[in-house]
Amino acid sequence: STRGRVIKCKAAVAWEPRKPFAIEVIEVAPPKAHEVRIKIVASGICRTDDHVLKNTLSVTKFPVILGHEGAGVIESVGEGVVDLKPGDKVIPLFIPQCGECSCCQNPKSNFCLKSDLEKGTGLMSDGTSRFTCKGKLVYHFISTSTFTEYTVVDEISVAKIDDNAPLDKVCLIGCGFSTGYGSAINTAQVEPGSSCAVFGLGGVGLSVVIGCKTAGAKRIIGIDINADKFAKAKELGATECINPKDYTKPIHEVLKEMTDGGVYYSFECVGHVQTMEAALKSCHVGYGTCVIVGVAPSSSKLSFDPMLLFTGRTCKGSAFGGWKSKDSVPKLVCDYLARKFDLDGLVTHTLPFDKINEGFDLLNKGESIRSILMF
Ligand code: CND
Ligand code: ZN
Ligand code: ZN
Repeated sequence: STRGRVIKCKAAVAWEPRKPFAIEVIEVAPPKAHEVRIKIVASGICRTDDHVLKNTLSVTKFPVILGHEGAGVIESVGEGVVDLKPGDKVIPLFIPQCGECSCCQNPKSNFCLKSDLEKGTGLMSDGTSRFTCKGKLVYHFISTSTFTEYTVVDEISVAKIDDNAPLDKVCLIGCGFSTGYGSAINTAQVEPGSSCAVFGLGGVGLSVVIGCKTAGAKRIIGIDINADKFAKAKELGATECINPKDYTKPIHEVLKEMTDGGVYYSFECVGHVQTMEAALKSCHVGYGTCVIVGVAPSSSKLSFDPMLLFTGRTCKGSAFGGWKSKDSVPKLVCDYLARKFDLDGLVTHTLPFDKINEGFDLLNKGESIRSILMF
């Protein structure tokens, strides 16, 4: 067995920003106390990984192993780990759930102060990395790092899931699906009969569409500058789709006319401040709620007329769809197995792990929704 020993395996290392990934042999140290080592089986490619690669998020250090939408099997556990054992199927959690911090203790929050999302240390909680390559330290990414055959995560950053779960599908519960679906169900709390506008119809936005439909929304308007995304959006529940490029007037004015003054709920799933402002302006003057799901570049600032909120609009953010991660991910996997929602519609490509650069090209060309890398 490999327990207690360093594992040599393949990983996609991002040595520096704006360069393709290099498939390298890396060393993965054994898990320390309260950590687990996971053999990754499948990992989706999310736009956030690409933001980091393009260096628009200042919180990441290079070289780094990216990926935060994976699923795998526990290889070994460190001292003191009681709820996980070798062979368990798991999903790494990019927002941990320590259960003890002020966020974890508050039922209204799903954030965790142990998260590395804001701090961006790229290290385990003891301040060290478990990855090395060619004698150099390689950083972790938001307590997950799934673009590697083996990864190490803290026990608060991993959820045990059902043994029957197909890992090549449920990996999407690690980010894209849960983020979008939960933004509609938990964060906005979309009601039956309401109207919704979803900006950006990638894996996250389409999952918002699924959530709005599940919640019983009457109108679900998809907005994207790539009309190739419309067919799938309609298949998954969008009642109509519009392309801002087809109009001379601003898109929020188009939406206001379509919906008699604005939608109940708008969702920004692109990651641009311009679409964030448009989403806020698109929701109803007196009772609309705008949910910001997209991740904008670190240096950007959102600025808008405060009168937009004065009249009664709400603007809120949603990370990981508002789900308390360790509690909710196993339940979401059970709901998937019980066919309460479908993930297959989100998967457009399946690629062997070493074709990761092809997967990012497909995303950047606007051809894929989710590419699943298989290890
Ligand atoms: P993806 O790139 O697949 O989708 C974005 C879509 O937006 C594409 O279909 C684009 O064509 C479309 N688009 C681009 N510009 C515009 C525009 N001006 N108007 C309308 N549509 C446009 O990305 P994804 O679905 O993987 O991720 C979407 C965002 O969500 C992205 O910013 C990502 O970083 C973020 C995110 C957030 C969270 C969270 O927890 N909140 C988790 N993961 C990803
Ligand atoms: Zn993501
Ligand atoms: Zn916590």
